[in-house]
Amino acid sequence: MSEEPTAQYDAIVIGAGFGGLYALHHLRDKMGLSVRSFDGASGVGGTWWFNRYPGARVDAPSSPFYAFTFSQELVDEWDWTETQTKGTDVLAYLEHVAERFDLLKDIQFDSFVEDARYDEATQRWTIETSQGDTASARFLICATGALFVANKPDYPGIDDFAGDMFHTGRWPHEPVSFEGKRVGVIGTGSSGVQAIPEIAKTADHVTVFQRTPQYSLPARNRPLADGELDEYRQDWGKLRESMNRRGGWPFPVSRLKAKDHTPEQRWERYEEMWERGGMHLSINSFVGVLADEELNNEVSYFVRSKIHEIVDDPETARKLTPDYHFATKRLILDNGYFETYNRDNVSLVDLREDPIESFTPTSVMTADGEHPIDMLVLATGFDAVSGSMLKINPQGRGGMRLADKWDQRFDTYLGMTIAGFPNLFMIHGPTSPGVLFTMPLGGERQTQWIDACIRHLDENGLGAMEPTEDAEAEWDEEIIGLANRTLYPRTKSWYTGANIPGKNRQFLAHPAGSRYFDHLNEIAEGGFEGFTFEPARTEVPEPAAD
Ligand code: N01
Repeated sequence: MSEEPTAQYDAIVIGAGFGGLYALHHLRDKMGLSVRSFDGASGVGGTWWFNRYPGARVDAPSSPFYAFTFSQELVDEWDWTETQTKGTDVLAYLEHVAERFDLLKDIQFDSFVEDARYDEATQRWTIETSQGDTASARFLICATGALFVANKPDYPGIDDFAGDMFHTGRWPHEPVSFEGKRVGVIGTGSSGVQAIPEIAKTADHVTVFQRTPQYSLPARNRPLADGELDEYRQDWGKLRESMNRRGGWPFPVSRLKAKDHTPEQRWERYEEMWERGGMHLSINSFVGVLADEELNNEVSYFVRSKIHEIVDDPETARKLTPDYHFATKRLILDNGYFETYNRDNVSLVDLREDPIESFTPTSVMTADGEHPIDMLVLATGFDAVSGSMLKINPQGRGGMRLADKWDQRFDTYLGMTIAGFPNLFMIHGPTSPGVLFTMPLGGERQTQWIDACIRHLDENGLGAMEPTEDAEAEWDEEIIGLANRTLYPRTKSWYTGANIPGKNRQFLAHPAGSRYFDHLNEIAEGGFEGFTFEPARTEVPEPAAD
């Protein structure tokens, strides 16, 4: 531990991705609080700092919507170039934001927060970093990232592999050359589907090891046309409001009912949405693709037929064909993924028929034989949503560790607060909309709610707030109810915790973002039902002016 005395702040923010950067800006510049941010990376960007694998792009409606919405000036001055933003462009944008709003001076990089403890006597959190520094604050804002803790499969002998091995979520910052290499890729989620076509362009051979086939839609990425950004800029206020109202989507969502159309008309509409690309088939074909089983079966069948149309070899197409409900795993937007299997230098191993048994220094051994490789790419995803909080494993009231609290279920209230962990707030925590809403906007709105909490404490001479366990239990029921109205829980995915052996099985996101944010407002306006408060034990600062 550092010899330096523990630095004191009003708030500590963990993470310098979208969520953490906005929290730092808002709490410091809009509320006048003293704030210190910590991040384990050497620069801003969070997910985008770590996920630099080839082909990385935003997998949701992106430019200019996958961006901060709070500043018209920022919207006016940043020129996005493509409809599906490249990871490196998102990173450049976040670097610009950090400079423009003078955030860097208050962020300590290369400093993972490894411990956080709440002291009931002082009503303060103290954190310790991987550098041994400590800091203390009234409020702990955890913007630790929904996709941070990389999942490395524990296949026997995987570490015996002697070639380069990279995880997409921890990609090196130096260029990686695939030239002349035989590359094995394990995993076909968004990261694998984005990386495989890029790797195949220069590799000698790519062997894809697939556990579950995926539904993936053509992204139809294109350069933004002249004047397109200006249109968005002129109408930014309205656009932002409509994103709030439409679950984060910037465009109108279909109100068409499938039952009002003939099978031929429906098929025509699916074709139209497929041609438009992006998420349109899922959210803009007919109402209820994710809730109406019959409709979903038809859309699933449509996408399966597209896979068979695109992939030349029927046996490869068969292996690539998913057999679960469309879009119940995270939907993927690709740039030529299925087409890549028509290349001579790409082959597919279906691990459900031919599982991996072991590794040698130069190959992957599956039940059917040996696959020689020079490089291994693990596109095997993350201990999503809950993993980054559990890595810190904060210690709340009475010394309770989060890992014990979350032993059976990831209990939270509103996906942002936890009973027994006063004054700790999560951005994109378990059971908040997080990955099911446009994340930059969702983070802004959650931070604005934290603002309301802090003002409520300060205006009432209160020192700490936390939810009751009853409120958590009711919230849990509500999320279960909402999730069960959809088809999501029927599929094994990282949304349900099923991708990590031994992880609690629980739907990890609030599936109705607009309703969620309305509810947050109601909670704040109604005097914070579901929370208990303690009087301040130390002097409370004057609330900052608006
Ligand atoms: O991870 P994933 P990802 N043996 O969990 C397989 C976001 N993202 O990094 O489906 C063999 O989706 C696993 O198989 P299965 C985006 O939200 C965002 O690709 O579990 N295979 C699956 O195929 C995305 O959803 C952007 O059976 C194993 C793959 O590995 C999320 O990140 C860009 C295995 C993992 O897929 C995660 O995507 C890219 C094993 N032991 C990604 N373990 C943005 O735009 C796992 N797999 C922000």
